[in-house]
Amino acid sequence: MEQERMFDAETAASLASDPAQRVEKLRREIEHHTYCYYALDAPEISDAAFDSLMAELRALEAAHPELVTPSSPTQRVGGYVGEQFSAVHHARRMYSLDNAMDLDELDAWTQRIVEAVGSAVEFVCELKIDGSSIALTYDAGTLSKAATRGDGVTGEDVTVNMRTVRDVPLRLRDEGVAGLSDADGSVEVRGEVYMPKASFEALNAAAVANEKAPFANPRNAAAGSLRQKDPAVTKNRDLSTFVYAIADEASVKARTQWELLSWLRASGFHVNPDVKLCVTPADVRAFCESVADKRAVLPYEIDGVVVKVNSFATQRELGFTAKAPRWAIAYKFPPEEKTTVLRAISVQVGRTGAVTPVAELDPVRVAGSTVARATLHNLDEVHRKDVRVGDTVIVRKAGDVIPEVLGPVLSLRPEGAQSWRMPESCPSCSSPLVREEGEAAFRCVSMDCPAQALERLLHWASRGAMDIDGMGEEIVARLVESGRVRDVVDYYTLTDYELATLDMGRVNKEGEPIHLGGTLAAKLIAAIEASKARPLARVLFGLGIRHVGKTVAEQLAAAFPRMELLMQADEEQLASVDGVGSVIAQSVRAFFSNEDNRDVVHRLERMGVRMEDDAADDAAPQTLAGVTFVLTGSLVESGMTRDEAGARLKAMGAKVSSSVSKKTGYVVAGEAAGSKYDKAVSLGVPVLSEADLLRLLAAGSLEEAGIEAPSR
Ligand code: 3BA
Repeated sequence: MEQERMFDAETAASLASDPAQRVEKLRREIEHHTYCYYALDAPEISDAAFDSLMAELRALEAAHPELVTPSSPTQRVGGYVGEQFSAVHHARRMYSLDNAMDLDELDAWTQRIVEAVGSAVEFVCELKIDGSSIALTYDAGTLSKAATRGDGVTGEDVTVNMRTVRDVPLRLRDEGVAGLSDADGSVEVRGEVYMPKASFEALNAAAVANEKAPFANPRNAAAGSLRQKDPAVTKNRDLSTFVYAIADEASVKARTQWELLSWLRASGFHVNPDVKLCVTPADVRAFCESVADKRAVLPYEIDGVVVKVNSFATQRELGFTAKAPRWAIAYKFPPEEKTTVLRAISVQVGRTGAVTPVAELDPVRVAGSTVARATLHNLDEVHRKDVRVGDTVIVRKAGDVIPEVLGPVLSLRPEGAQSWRMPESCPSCSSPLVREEGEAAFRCVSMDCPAQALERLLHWASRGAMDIDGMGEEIVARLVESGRVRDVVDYYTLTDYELATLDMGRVNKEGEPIHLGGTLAAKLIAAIEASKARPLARVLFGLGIRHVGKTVAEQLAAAFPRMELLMQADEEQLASVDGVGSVIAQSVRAFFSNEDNRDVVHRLERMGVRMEDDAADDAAPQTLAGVTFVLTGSLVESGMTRDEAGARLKAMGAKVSSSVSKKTGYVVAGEAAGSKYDKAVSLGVPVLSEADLLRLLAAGSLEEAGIEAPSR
């Protein structure tokens, strides 16, 4: 048996005649074995031998702290991420992928590319790893930053956590540095961080044993593990990576995706071995078909195949749409279907009183997550599908999509199974359910139905609304049941003491009732307090006005930056807001015409909830007031979406419209601008390029950007 070498600082120091040299040698050796183990899956030495090398390095570094560097293998866990992760702006946007939902769509895409390019096209096929996207920046060969994709423009800084992922090199191998265009420059590689299926199962088993909520699927487990506040937790989570892209191809000497994958491999990254270089659309199709069969035996989840044009030069020719490269596509596996038994149909009361039938199923794993419930939408849907309690039903889940009950397997229907009927009264408050003319939904129209109140309260506290961290289903349910919280205003009257002593309705092993406790109570109070300062759009969304989703709330808040203005606006004023039609305008008007709703808003305001945006204080000078812009084509240089660019123009006082007329001041034409560009030319409306736009945004006024003032 291998004898483990023991090191203390003294012995290590005395062993090394030139500690700096020895430290460097050890690091190279350790990096080599980490690479063999994690990236190549082919260890060359035993775990014990590896541990011994690490022990020696640690001891030497302890004796010579001046030799410790951030990229040393001993430095994978260090620091602590604060309450929140700081934002990282992606200098090069992280695009998304367009989808081909079946092989025919895929064929159509490859054919189109071949026709568009004209000459022979090569494609690279890669497995589509079902993980969480990550960007890793190396400065002069050393890992300096790791960021999540976020919305593609802004991600989160997860550097300390990604450093704990063992197949992420802390510095590039010499072969990789040699392939850089500038060895001292910076390079950003991109890939996927994922959790192997087996580790996911083990993690969930442990979670269940500790009475914690399991993760829905490996992708969520990976994303959740990456966003841990304590990197030591991430380190214990068995995350891995596959790397497949680079932010800027100019930073490496590679000229094709295939060469890039070689470079990534040589640099020390984990690159998926199941890649194929294809020269015909038929080859691409065959690869996708072969992968579908392999899917079940792979140790990690994949949800399709990514097909990319090989040549970087051809990629540049094809360019990008607003959201995705034209030179790549994701072929998504067909949705998975399983059968299970429909145990019951329950009804759920939403925050507007709409009552929804829900299928209660024997839990079954479909497409990477366990399905136990699925909405049946409404009574008509239940009858159309003719699903009955006791039926064996087919359940489908396509990727991220919500699980769906397709229908019964009639041959397995138990004798005497009854067609389902909507209950006559609300399961929560027992008031009679009503169905309005022409509406699919049955509604509970009671003004004080606890189920509706619960949903409204949860919605107010939810992430997209006031984001009261920790105010989840269980706590809100207890607050409602105890009668302590009836409407959202009551959140703001809760005391530390009341929350700490809140009876959770459960008992511990000794049979004593469980209370929420002081620690959680203090956190909740802080979260409630923090919610008072949310932007107006979130308050509006949180109120749960029918037809007012997040986007509409943002539009309304931009047009009426104070609640009072919005409450006084008439239907016509409301309908003049971009994205607000007559249905929404009516709904907003009706909401604020209601005395109780107005009262809630005023009471919230008295509690200190902000009812205005401070746009007036730090607004940019309104140099574009009265000027109308129309944006068309995609903004490839900056990677901004048209909405983002429009928002920035609006912040300078401009109006942004979707159609070109004589009144249009300027048309901004990005790549692949079409009919709007033509119309601008024919009407004599000045056309700005993306470069002009960027200059204007940076300069702050037309004059300073050197753009001639509009003639209208
Ligand atoms: N290749 C995901 N995007 C991918 C670089 C492009 C791309 C992906 C990919 C845009 C996978 C979108 C998010 C993103 C890095 C942008 C892959 C996979 N290629 N093999 C063409 O395995 N899931 N995802 N990630 N940049």
